[in-house]
Amino acid sequence: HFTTEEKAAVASLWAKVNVEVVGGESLARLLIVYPWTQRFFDSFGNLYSESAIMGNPKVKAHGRKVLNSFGNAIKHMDDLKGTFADLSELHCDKLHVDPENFRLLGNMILIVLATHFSKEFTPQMQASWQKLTNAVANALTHKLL
Ligand code: ZNH
Repeated sequence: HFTTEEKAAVASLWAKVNVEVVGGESLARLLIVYPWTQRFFDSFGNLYSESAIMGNPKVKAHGRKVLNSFGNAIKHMDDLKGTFADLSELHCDKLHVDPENFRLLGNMILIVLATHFSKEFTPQMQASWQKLTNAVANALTHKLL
């Protein structure tokens, strides 16, 4: 469970996040750093190089979708399992995404936030966000268990 301070920390940074930029960069980094994750995105076209991935409009659009879904999580931090029930079913039953990948993407989001917010992304801030990305990954895995 999240403390009032953790919720406030997450919300204060979230208010400044550009979902298109941070979402796109996080998904792009996932695809570059862990190339095996590319197999889920066959329909996205050219993913052959770092610049192709970074500039791919479908990567950007999907990254925004995923990060908006995180935004929804921030509104429902006391009921992440309920909030992600349908998405958990989609990812586990239909898309067959290995849950380890949820963790990897969560870590990419943290890294991108760190690069964008620099000093504002204090260890305390990181701890709150890390707790959220872990909780979202668990909620997405829920249907598998
Ligand atoms: Zn995911 C989809 C979210 C992770 C893969 N996703 C999706 C969506 C959303 C999401 C919201 C949309 C749905 C509809 O449309 O209905 N994800 C999410 C989140 C996360 C994720 C929040 C975190 C963690 N995913 C992920 C990963 C992967 C994925 C990691 C791999 C690797 N997804 C996916 C796919 C899809 C999705 C493949 C489908 C796409 C299309 O469009 O086709």
